[in-house]
Amino acid sequence: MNRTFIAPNVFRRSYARAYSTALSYNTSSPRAPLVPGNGKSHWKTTEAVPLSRESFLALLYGETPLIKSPGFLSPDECWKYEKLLSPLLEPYKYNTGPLLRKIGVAQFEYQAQRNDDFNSRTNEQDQYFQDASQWLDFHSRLRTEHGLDAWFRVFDKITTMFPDWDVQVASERHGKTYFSGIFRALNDATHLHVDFSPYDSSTEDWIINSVECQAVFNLYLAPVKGGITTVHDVQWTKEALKYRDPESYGYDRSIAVGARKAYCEPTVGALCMFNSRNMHEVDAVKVENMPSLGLNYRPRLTLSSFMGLIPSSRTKGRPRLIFWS
Ligand SMILES: O=C(O)CCC(=O)C(=O)O
Ligand SMILES: [Fe+2]
Repeated sequence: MNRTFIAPNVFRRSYARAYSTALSYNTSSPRAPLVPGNGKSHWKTTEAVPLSRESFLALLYGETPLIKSPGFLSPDECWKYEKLLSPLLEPYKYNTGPLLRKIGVAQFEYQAQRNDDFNSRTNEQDQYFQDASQWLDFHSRLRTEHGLDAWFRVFDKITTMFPDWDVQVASERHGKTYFSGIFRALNDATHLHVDFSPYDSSTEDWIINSVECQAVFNLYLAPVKGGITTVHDVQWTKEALKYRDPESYGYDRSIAVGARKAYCEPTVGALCMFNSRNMHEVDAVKVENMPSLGLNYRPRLTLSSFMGLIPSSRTKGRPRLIFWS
């Protein structure tokens, strides 16, 4: 099917303003930025590369599609996460696609996803910060009560790579803090989609709208069969809205036909990152009975967070890398 979708009304209203602001940032981050989302390919490879300061910058600026650190956690450590957390997964509070399960809070659950949602916003933002506030000590407790510190290990690794940046969990000026480090199980596939806050959250003023680049880390915690992630060499621009499904967060497949692809297998213990402004999708997982977890399927458990770069032209100080889920 080659269907062209109608752009949501929001573009004609608030997004036009947000987008022109986003493009006016004159970042002084360590390399001259490519024009974000100018529709051209900048990938120099389709293979995964190791994590380093250079590769992380290349990921943010769209020059490399995928970072992979195999063995970031051992299979034994991953199994501890599965035993403790997989039985506790719950469905997303709001989701317009195949079932997504989680522990923690996803800002996505409070976003306008369907076309109609953009015109019927109420208190979603307040609700998000209220719900997120219940989870802010979650990773500290996992560490002290269970010795499970993977979120800190990822955060510390990035912080150490960028001593010249402020690396922080995202928070609003008035002190409201986002939640970073959701555990997710995306077993039933996702729509083809992007995660790019300057558009996704343009319904209200959120600090995450001021990121110039957005990437995601996924730490794969379960050895599932299937569940491969495909990243397409197509970055979101306002033109992509023509392909947006009015009933969900998804985009029509025709937008990625002919584009180069990078594939990420959910290898247990691997830490993977990609630029979430690129169109991407997750395949369904083969169902496997798991009596040892008391479940009739094996959740594709990951620990995940977005990471967005706010340039110094905007912070009026050092570049700021913010984390949120
Ligand atoms: O779990 C994955 O491999 C990717 C899921 C996804 O859509 C994302 O991290 O933005
Ligand atoms: Fe995504």
